Amino acid sequence: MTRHIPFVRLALATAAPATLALAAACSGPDPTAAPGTPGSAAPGAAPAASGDLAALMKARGLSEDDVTAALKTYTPTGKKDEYFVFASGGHGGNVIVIGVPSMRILKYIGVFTPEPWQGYGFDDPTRALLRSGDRAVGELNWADMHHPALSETGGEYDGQYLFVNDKANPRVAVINLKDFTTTQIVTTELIQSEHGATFVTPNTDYIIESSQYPTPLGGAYADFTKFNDSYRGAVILWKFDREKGKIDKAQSFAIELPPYMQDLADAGKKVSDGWLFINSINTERCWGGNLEGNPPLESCASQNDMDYLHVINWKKAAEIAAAGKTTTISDMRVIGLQTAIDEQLLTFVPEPKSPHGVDVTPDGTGVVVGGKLDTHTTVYDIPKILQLIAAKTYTGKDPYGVPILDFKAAIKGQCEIGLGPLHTVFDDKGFAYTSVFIESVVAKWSLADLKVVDKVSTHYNIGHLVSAEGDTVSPDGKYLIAMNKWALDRFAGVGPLLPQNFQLVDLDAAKPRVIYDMPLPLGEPHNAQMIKADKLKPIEVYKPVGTNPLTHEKDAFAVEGGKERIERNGTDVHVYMTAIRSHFTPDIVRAKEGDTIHLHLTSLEQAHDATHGLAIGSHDINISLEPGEHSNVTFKVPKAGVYPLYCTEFCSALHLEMAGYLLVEPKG
Ligand code: CUK
Ligand code: CUA
Repeated sequence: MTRHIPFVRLALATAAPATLALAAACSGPDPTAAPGTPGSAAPGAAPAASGDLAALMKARGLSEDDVTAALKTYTPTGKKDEYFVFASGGHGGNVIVIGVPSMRILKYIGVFTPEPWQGYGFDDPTRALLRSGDRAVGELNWADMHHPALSETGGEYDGQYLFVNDKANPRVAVINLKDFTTTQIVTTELIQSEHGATFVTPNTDYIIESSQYPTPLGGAYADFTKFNDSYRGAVILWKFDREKGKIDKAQSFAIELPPYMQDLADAGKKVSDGWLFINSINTERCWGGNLEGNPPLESCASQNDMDYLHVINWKKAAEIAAAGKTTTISDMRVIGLQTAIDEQLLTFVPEPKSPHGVDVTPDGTGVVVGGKLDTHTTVYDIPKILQLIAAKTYTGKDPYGVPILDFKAAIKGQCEIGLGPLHTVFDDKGFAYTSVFIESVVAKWSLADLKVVDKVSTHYNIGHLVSAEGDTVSPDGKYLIAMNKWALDRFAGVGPLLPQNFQLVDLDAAKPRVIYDMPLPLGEPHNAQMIKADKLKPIEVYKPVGTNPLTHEKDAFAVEGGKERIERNGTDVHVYMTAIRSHFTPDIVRAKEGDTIHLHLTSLEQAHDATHGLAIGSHDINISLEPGEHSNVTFKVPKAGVYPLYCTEFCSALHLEMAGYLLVEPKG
């Protein structure tokens, strides 16, 4: 332990005054102080306290590195984090908001899945919102979320909106960061699964969503005998109307793609603004059928040495769509594959062995693609690619007539990374960081000479990684989070299903290293976004009183204090109710068996965090009512009885008394 002592002294030099004041106030004279010098702080006390810290380190088995990590992440009460992370909740279908460097969870945002704690999916507006994400087959109450994307202005995160995707049931949702609330879900039957979503163009004109598993477009049936002719992929460009904070489906369009498995996507920036890049797998066009005499999908789809990076001119495609050169399939305007070829909207560049990850460099001149079965990342040279396209210098065509560029002519080079490179993020010093799945490391490498300079072990099976402001034109460096699929021996055992493990990596240290392990016991998060916290300006209460969070406008049914009432119209009972500490008015609702209750509920509160809830027993009703919020809830009362209702947030000393009854009289 002796080697720790100098460090401990150093730490105490800054911490001493408060420690000593506390010791004096609470413990009386320091028994270890030299006789005759009570209260003469520094000389006598420092070694004693330093001894305490050394003893604590020894007792807990902590190294000097551990203590440094603690000092870099520990965030005392009342201090706020420097960054927000928005992590996808994976197949939990929600978003998790985390503070960095403390790694404290700050919020779950309900998106595709009901979230009772915030009443999401339990009142009329949010029920309707969830139902707006249903697809032709029926009701959907979960999602497989992979890639959140923050809105950008000029290639920088602007802190206004977050977009998320659903791989399983192709959908895109919009979250308003004014109040961290989902406001829209869009979907189209054009495609039946997706993966290259969501990624935004540098001014958030469009949100990119590209399909993964090829199917007949529009939801039709076709057997595999017709695979090559009838199955297709597509990329959708959802038009975002920033004024309204909504996706405008009518202004959105798609481009038909060959039936490969399009994988991830990214938008060009700066010199490559106007272009988008999608990698692909399974250019072999296999569809499985291991009990039907076919080779297994995974080996059949891994035969080719090269798949195709799709290079798409989305700006020109938007003009083509605006000119009406589209066919409507399902409810989406689609630029056909032949039109995309004729108009030079789509070009292929070979990419090595089962690629994954496609990440545009901050300066917009490069795209980095990982190869799951390769040991390299390939860095494409976008200006060169654009020259080759302009000069139509093609080396061939795919079976659908899509022109292909020469691999060697289109790349800057390759970096020997390790086994199973996946995703790449960037810092402010010209370094790239690639997750290496099989090796379970983050590889730090130089964009200038494509050489690995460092590797950080992660635990285990890292998928995505996220760096501070990492997808922007000006990343911050500083922090990186490795998003690991397996946690294995990192935490106490909790049965066969373990949490994911987010590991915070300090990029400021001379040698980057893990400084915090955060278990995340929800769906597999895949990707996240990290934004400077001061870019967000969330509201504290809904104003005016009676605001509907989905519209940020006063609800037509908002209730004023003093105007509470119950109105009956046949079997419809309209209840105009308010909530304020510590009562609902009215607190008794009388109805008859078989009635429909229309509850219009306004919180009159205007104090930050003065939240009420309203639970009505046996009727699946749980509303969270933020200060100033208005909510409408419609429900049937099919069975006579006496049903208590009460507030579900401990809002005041008399919270338990914030209760009432729903009385349902028998018929007749
Ligand atoms: S994918 Cu999950 S680790 Cu959906 Cu971005 Cu690579
Ligand atoms: Cu309102 Cu408890």
